[in-house]
Amino acid sequence: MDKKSYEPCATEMLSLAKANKVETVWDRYEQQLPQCGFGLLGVCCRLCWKGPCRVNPMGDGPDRGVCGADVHTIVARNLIRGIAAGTAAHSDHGRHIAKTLLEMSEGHAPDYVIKDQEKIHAIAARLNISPEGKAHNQILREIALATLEDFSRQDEKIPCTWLELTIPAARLAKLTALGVVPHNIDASIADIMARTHVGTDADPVNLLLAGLRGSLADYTGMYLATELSDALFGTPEPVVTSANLGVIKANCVNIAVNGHNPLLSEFICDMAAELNAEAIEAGADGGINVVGVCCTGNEVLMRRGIPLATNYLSQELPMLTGALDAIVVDVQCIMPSLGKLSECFHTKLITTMSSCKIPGATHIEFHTQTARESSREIIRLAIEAYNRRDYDKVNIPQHSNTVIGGFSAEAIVEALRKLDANDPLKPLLDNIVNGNIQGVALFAGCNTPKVPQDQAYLTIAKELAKRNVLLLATGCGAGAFAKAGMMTMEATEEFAGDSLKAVLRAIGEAAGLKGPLPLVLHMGSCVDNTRAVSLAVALANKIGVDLDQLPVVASAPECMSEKALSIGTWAVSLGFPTHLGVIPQVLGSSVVVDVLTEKAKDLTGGYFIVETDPQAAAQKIYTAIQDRRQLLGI
Ligand code: SF4
Ligand code: WCC
Ligand code: FE2
Repeated sequence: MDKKSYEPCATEMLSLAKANKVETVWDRYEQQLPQCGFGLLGVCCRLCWKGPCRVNPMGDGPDRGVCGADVHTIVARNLIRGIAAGTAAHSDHGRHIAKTLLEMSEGHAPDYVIKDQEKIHAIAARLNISPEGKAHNQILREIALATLEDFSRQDEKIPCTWLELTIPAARLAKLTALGVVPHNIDASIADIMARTHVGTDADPVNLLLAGLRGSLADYTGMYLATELSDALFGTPEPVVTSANLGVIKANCVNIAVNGHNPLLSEFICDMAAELNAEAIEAGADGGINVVGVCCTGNEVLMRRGIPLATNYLSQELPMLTGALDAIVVDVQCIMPSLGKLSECFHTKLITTMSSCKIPGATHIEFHTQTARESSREIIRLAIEAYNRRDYDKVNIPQHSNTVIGGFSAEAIVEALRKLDANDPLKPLLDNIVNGNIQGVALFAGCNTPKVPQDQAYLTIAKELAKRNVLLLATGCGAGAFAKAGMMTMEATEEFAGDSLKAVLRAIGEAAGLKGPLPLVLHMGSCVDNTRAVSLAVALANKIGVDLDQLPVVASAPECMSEKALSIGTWAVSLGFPTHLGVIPQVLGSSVVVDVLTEKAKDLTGGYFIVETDPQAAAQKIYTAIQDRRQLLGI
């Protein structure tokens, strides 16, 4: 690999790391090479202590594990356990938000307020909760309880509410016929764990169907997490900010927020403003500067315009600037290496959740009851750390790009409303039908040192933009585009095909942006992928088709996490062609591969496209869009 990362500051920072003998994720990846071929194919089973067993799919060696499980059973079991973990991660985040709403309604989370009343009313209406004659807290309570029922319902015939109410009727009917509609998020996770216990489900197709159900539980947990977070902290609106390590400021107390859950980071931002004078008093004349990393970064970027330092893979680099005074983490996608790394710098690593402690970190346990108090304590620790900053180690790359973010589905509809006040989706739909916009691609997923960081995102996006595909992004994909300056009007001018450019200009100018919409629309963190679905569902419902008929595709060019796996699987369950740019650990089973890439087409309409070469991937994604257009007759 000639270049490790396409992040604009990475090359500089990685040579600095090398010079100072600081180890990064790329070094550790190299130390792991060559990685185990059995693991890469998904054919190693460690489910019981008669194993580990491994089957060589080339027919060389035993063809079954000690218990008699064959390669298809083993691969399918491993795969759906990953889906269960991804679902657990997302939905636990959702549960945390829903429980906060319940606590608020009972007066037990005094620091929280509902910032978006309109959204709370929209949610109540969606959940068939009548506000008539009810106090505000009563409405919150009913919303929280109705939502939490998706984690507790025992009647298997009743679908999860947040799934049932957010997908087209035809899709629900299709999924019901397949028997993959979850009635309870936690039960779907438990079901996967139970059926993959030694000596239970051995049928790969039956196992994969349980995986589809688990993935739809993941969708449910994500959907409710985003909706309730918007109600609590505000539905994102277009906002201008910046990205790259240059957002770290030498004259400020710099605090990075990393992880996923906005419950704490929102207060860190508030408290940073409140305690700004203390930072100035400590000598930081710029005051407190909060920057984002990974998806907590995306959350506060979307709602507050907090600048983004970087995305997942390069989360070690902000500390290398020597000017990061604290990094506050919550849950998910936080590298354990930050603990050891923080020993080499003055940076205070602060863990905050009981489920995520890291050796080497200071733990300040966050509770919703005392959100402000914990935030205050954290900020004061950062100011203290600032006083210990070693100026010989300060080296901040002077590079940052503009980012226009904040494109919730509501914000996109609002922009379209400027073109057609009565029927805002019409202009978008008309332009898809007439081909000015060929289709829509959602970029999601992670980074991995297996491929040059961000490169595949940028290559595929530029190829598709040229061919007039509308681009959306979330999670670390959004981070990649933010850092590369692709979420700007200039990028639209430079990379969009003529007809796409004209549409983005018309919308942007009507919305008062004095220029086109950015080339890639930032829709939020990875839990917010459902925002893109809500837009697709609105389009599908408007023309009366199911989701598998729309020219809408998903792409995860650099995926690595179990969450990305569960997201990719629900994208397929919902009917979308879904590209993976990293080979999933399933190739050992021809049955599993066939179901995921071919048979799924008959079952759900969606399917996985696995293509590691970015140019070829762009072509395949574009072809999938053209296939859909042809079937629709447009
Ligand atoms: Fe081996 Fe079967 Fe145990 Fe897996 S479950 S480790 S294949 S004996
Ligand atoms: Ni979502 Fe992937 Fe980023 Fe983590 S934050 S690294 S799952 S895309
Ligand atoms: Fe994320």
